[in-house]
Amino acid sequence: MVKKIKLAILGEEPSFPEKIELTQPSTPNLEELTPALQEIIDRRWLTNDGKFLKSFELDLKNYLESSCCRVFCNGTIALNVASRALEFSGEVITTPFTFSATVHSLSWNSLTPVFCDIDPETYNLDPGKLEPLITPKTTGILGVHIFGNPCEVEKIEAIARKHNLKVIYDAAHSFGVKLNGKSIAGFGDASVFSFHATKIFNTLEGGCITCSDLDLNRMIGYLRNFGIRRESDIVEMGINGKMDEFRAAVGGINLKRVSTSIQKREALVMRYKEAFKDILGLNFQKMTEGTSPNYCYFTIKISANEFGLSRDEVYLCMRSEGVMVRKYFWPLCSDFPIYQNLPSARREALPNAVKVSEEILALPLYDELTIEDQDKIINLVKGLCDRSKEIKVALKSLNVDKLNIELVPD
Ligand code: T4K
Repeated sequence: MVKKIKLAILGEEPSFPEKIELTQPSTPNLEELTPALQEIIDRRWLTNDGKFLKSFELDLKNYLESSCCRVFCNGTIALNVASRALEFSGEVITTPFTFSATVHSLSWNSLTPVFCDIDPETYNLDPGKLEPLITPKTTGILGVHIFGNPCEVEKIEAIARKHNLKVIYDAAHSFGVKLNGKSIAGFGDASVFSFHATKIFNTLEGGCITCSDLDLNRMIGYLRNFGIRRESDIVEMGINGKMDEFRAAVGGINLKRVSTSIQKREALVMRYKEAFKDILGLNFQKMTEGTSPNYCYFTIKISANEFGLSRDEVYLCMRSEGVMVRKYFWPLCSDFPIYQNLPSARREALPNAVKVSEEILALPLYDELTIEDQDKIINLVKGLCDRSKEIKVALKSLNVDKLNIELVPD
């Protein structure tokens, strides 16, 4: 007889008394970083287009195979600047299944987000549902390559051309991804990346905008630096989106490790997929054909009827084991109190997004995740189905709201 797995939710020992994070940042090698920091200190040039920023920007441009690249202090400010540089106005169509920053960047520019439903398998904007949302006020489309999965760029851009709309891709998750051999940075009018600590490539905080239009790139440069063209010539209502020298130095060093990170993560993702491939009710994101992925996240979509437990029940079980799984991305942006009254936010109009956000669960994935820990996580997920009846009884008798609050960090 197969031995049942011990479960903390049933009062047994947790698998990870020292919790295991969803992700852990790659950190720069101190031997390389220390001389760079020393040089910055000696030069007394800490920010504002310094030597390290310039060299990092050049390295990025080459890595991302983009003719123009401007580095920012974070991805959110970069998104804000991209919308403004492309002169978005009125309404912009976007996805509700994303991190809040995508949609907030539109509102911060006094634009109205118009939510479009997603494809139930790729989790990206469904191009087939875009056109009915276009009105005389629509000026752009803000697509997100969610979890590094490229949008259907050809279809989206054909629609944009037909209706004279601009396209920005939120490529926060897509650093290093290629589509049919072409860098993901090369699609749309502009692409925006995040270099946050939780990303496959990080500068602690940071981001960039890539584009191919030199005039647009110049405008992005003004907007990043208070709108300053020359000392006495302030041409735009800019913001401070600059990255400092310390972070640029971290970026230059971490960039050398991205391909190793991708390889390590690929091996881990393959192990997850192999382990879960025959488990009823566990589904994987369908990658767009022609994608060379970066394996930035690993998610499972849990069908409660088949698996025996819902996503929320699995979440509670895993959290009580000390595994810091995340419901990326729930709630949907269209369900946030600030957006839920928009006409496009009606849940009936977004059935796929609603379903995916209620079934999705991100599992731990990072370069240094050990095989032993991954095996423990895999065995836990598999072990949950064997004990689903006991778990349901236990959860009924627990105050789940209280448990949920205790398991979610402040
Ligand atoms: N567009 C999209 C589609 C995005 O996903 C994001 C950001 C943006 C735009 C905006 O880009 P940025 O302005 O951030 O550059 C995190 C990140 O803060 C955020 O960057 C990211 N997306 C989002 C998906 O995730 P939280 O609040 O979920 O992160 P947190 O603090 O809960 O950390 C996640 C896990 O990482 C935990 O297990 C803890 C671990 N962790 C985190 C940090 C910061 C570490 O181990 N070490 C660390 O230093 O938002």
